[in-house]
Amino acid sequence: MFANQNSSLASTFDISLKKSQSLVNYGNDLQKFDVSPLISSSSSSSALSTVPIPQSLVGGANPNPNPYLTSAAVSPDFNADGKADKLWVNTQTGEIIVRLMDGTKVMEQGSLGQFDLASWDYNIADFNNDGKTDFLLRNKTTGENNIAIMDGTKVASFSPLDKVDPGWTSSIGDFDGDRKTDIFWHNAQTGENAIWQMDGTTVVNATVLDNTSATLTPTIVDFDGNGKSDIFWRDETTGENKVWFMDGTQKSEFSLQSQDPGWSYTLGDFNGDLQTDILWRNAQTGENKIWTMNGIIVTEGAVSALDSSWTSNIGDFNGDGKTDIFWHNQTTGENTAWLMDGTTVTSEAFLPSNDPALTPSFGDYNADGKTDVYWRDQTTGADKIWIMDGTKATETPIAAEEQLGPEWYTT
Ligand SMILES: [Ca+2]
Ligand SMILES: [Ca+2]
Ligand SMILES: [Ca+2]
Ligand SMILES: [Ca+2]
Repeated sequence: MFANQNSSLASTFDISLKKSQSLVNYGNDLQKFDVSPLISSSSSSSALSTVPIPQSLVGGANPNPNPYLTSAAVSPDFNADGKADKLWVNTQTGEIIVRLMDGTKVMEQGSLGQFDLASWDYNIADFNNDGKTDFLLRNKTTGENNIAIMDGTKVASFSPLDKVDPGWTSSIGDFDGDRKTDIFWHNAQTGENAIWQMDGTTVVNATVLDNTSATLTPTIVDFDGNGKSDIFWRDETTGENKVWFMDGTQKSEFSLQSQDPGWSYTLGDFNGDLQTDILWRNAQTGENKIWTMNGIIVTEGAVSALDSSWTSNIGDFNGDGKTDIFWHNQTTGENTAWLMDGTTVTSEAFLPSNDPALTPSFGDYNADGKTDVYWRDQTTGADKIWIMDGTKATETPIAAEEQLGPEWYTT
């Protein structure tokens, strides 16, 4: 199956190289990295972003009631079947591949080509709101930016955007609530900020926002749950926190309570009201607490402490739309999951332990609305998946012929 897939991709790429040279003048860029696999040969692809999206596709194929965890802009799903897919990067060759998942099986895989990983970075996104994950590819050295609109394992279209100086970092959000990904730009050296409101691969508005103190770090959230992204600002030195509520490029700024620099945070939606919440963790003391947000109204609740060998990840393991917390002990290999209802832990799972060397990543691979756990064995490649059902985990190994060697990394 893979052999067929690869050979059809290979012939696609041969055609696409010729096409790309006539469609877009890349100049010297072609010498810097092999861009040809990123351009699809599909003749209809260039029109893709302007085709109205059928209403039936909006909302996605995953039954989880909370799009926060399953949106294709947040969790990779390249074919819009509601099943999370896997992205892999080969740290030796720079190749990036996409694997479409069906539960614990790999349905199909395709290559995006090879990249100089020291320069190229990516964000996942959904620029055209077709429920299929896309990429913003950015070269941190040259400032080049490209959008790859994905259709399964194929690149439906590949569009260069304007360059942005290397000092700037991109984040994705949806600031006007049209469900098409926009780009937030922040310059950590100067504190400058800007938003590109996007319609597919077109920059509709490029707007410079107010400068912030260069010590503030932005994170994209939606604290008021209106479907328009907001910006959470934290100063890791002073502990200062504030928020910009966004409506397109209009902002309203509010201060939030400071949390001293010992606290780090993970975002979730623990009460399922579609307003981003915050899990605060103090790695020194092991303390944990949750802020459920309602605009700027913060409800704080302490939850149990866990020592610094535990790391937190979020998912929704019982599929009720309320984000749960998965704890992995990097020293002992122990695991537990907390099923959450706001700031209350409604049940605690005693999950199997496994080799502490294994690294978990998260997605709903079988589209039952419940987040599953992918365990990567970086040494042997003998990965396994835990299909989750609340506090129960059913383990299935990745088939031997689908295992990837130690040079491959996944997120
Ligand atoms: Ca999928
Ligand atoms: Ca898309
Ligand atoms: Ca849940
Ligand atoms: Ca699942």
